[in-house]
Amino acid sequence: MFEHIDAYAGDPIFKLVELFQADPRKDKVNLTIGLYYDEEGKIPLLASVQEAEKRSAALKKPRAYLPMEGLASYRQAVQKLLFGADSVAVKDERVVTVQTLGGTGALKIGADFLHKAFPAAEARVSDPAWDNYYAVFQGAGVPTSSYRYYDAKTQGLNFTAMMEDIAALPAHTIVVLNPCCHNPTGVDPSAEQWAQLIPVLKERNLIPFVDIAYQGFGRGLEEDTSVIRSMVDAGLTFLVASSFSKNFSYYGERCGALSIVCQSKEEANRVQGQLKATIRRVYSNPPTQGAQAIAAVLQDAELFKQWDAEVAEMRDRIATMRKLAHEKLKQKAPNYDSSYFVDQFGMFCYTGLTKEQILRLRDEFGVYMLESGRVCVPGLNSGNIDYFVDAVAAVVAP
Ligand code: KET
Repeated sequence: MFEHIDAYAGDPIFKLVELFQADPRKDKVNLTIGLYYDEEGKIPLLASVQEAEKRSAALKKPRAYLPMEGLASYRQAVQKLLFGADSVAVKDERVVTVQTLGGTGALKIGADFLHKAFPAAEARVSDPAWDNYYAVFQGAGVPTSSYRYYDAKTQGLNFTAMMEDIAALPAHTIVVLNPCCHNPTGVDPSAEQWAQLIPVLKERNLIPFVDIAYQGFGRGLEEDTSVIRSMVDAGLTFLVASSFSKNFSYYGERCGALSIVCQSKEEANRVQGQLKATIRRVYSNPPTQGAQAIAAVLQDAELFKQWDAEVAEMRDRIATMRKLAHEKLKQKAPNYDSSYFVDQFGMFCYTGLTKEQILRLRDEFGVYMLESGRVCVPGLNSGNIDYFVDAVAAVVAP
């Protein structure tokens, strides 16, 4: 029956995780998937989350179905976290938020919803982008291609080209944007550049789809939402996919949300209805436990404070590793410009290493990074950073 079914080539990120796990070498270093590891190389279980889980478990609540849109307390807490406690749009009840299966689930529900609302609409993602955008949007029937973004020569943003491409898009094109900690480059537009871009999105009637998967890993939980809040202030109608996978170190619980900022409460009600219909036909309703724990952390002042501090600790450790890697590479490989380590933001660095160098790092040294040259910085710690630096110095040596 399935003779015609093609073999799966594998996902470019998860495939490398499997290769890494199968590698028997002791000194191997995993800088592939976007997971935060602590100084010991472990995925942390946050203390705030453990406390919230304990409290939820003590309540011994029956596991009934949640509504299609998810847990109400979780959805409210997400709105406060993304849009702010005083958000006028939230107060006017023109923001719809549904609980989703991680950030990926938010993108999928958003893509399905948009494809139905605008069957001819295409999506544009940055060049380069998180690979899975193509799979998610194309899988929802939305043709997907890129707008110019990264400049390999300067290892920074080509803002002029980005603006040119976006300003030339037809109305109702879905424009996927990372508001902080761009994946995979770690290169973000400045506040001034966002201020130039946002009016173009509005004037051209584009559909901004903001994907925030690293809130708190850039400058701070609140600071990292500034683009979202500027879009609300500018009166845009737009979508936000958000994820707690990274900032709650809660990857496997699949906790995310899709929020849509509408122009009126009445419009928001109709949009919410269609999101519920979309969810119903994909997975019916989301799971309970992770959302309960997150809602408990976000709604309890003490637990929130503790969580905020735990996020800061993760952010600071990433920044320390960035500085260390840069300093050590300056010494060990003086001809190799590694300033990207300190110029870029968030979990990822875009190294500009060649494919050949990346394969040598993997084959000769057991140092695994994505084939694009993306490094997941928190894979580094004081125990493996010298090994990493020596390996990079060896492959970039003239
Ligand atoms: N958006 C972005 C930009 C992103 O990097 C990820 C995950 C997601 C959404 C998905 O989040 P989740 O809540 O797990 O569904 N990125 C890492 C893991 C992955 O590829 O799935 C990564 O880039 O390594």
